[in-house]
Amino acid sequence: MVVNSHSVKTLTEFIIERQSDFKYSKGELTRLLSDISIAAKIVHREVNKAGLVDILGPAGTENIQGEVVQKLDNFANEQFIAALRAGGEVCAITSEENKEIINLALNGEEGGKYVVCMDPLDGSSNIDSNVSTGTIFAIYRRVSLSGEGKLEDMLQKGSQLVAAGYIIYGSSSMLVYTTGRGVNGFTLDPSIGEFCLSHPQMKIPKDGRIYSINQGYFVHFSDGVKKYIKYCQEEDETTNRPYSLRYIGSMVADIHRNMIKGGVFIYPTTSDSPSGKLRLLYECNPLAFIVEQAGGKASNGFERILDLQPEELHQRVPIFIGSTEMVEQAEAFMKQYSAETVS
Ligand code: P6P
Repeated sequence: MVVNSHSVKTLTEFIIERQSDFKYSKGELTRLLSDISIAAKIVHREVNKAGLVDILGPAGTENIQGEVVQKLDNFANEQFIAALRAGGEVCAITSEENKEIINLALNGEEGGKYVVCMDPLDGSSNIDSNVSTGTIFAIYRRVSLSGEGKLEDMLQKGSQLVAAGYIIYGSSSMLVYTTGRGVNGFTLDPSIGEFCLSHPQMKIPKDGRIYSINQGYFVHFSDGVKKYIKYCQEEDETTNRPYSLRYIGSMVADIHRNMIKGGVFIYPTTSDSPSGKLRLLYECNPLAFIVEQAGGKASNGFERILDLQPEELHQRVPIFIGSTEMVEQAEAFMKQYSAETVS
């Protein structure tokens, strides 16, 4: 596409150019990714208006058109479900907003070849303080033969992912995704309504100086995490310490910053959350796939996230994710001080 006499590559053009990467796909994955980008543009529009209360009003009230105002995460959830249903390539969805699997295969129909696990608006509690939020999605090929999507389609290891991505609704909105051949970032140009390639072949720095963790829970962390935090705070010029603590409280924003600048994000087990807080299927697996494809690492402190066998839809796992050398340093403290305490 040529805009203002200079050429930009849109997401649609990029996806179509790479369709030949999928010898088995006759364009279904291309259509699926395009469906996601459509919903992302709609969510971008609403998230960006969220500060204009007189347009949206508090959730649950009626706006000036007399329409009941939805909470933005419910709105986002419905937009992605509607786009995937219309596209016809997905037979079922697991969403952070829905306890059960959402089936898109109509009675008697074969149903799409793919399933999607998603967090439609992660960090939505930050909307009213104008902090960046995000959508996270994971795409698997279904393993059940046809008809309604089944639990077995959802409980696949992250190593089986066909594609994964996130959209960050921040100072600009970006869609970052991988299909296992590197990571590419697209920035939404609202003037033309297109995601345009802005970050080709993203690579996360091997090392970094930013650690990202909610230190408010310090007393509830395992000894390994406490020792790693103290390591980050020590003075040591040879290893560029002390590091800087950056914690936005919106996982997509913290991970995206680390993708650009390097760093490690940790949400470990705590005495209150013995399995951690973040969900394996639609937060940890997709972000681990992306970070690994960008040259980083993601584990639960001991095992690779993408090798974990999911047991239930909304399963929580601890996560250490980011620059390889920082993740490995944290894992060394976990091995030395916390191996025996992990459930
Ligand atoms: P805490 C947002 O609610 C979220 O799911 C992630 O986006 C974020 O990283 C984490 O929870 C923040 O949790 O316990 O530090 O407030």
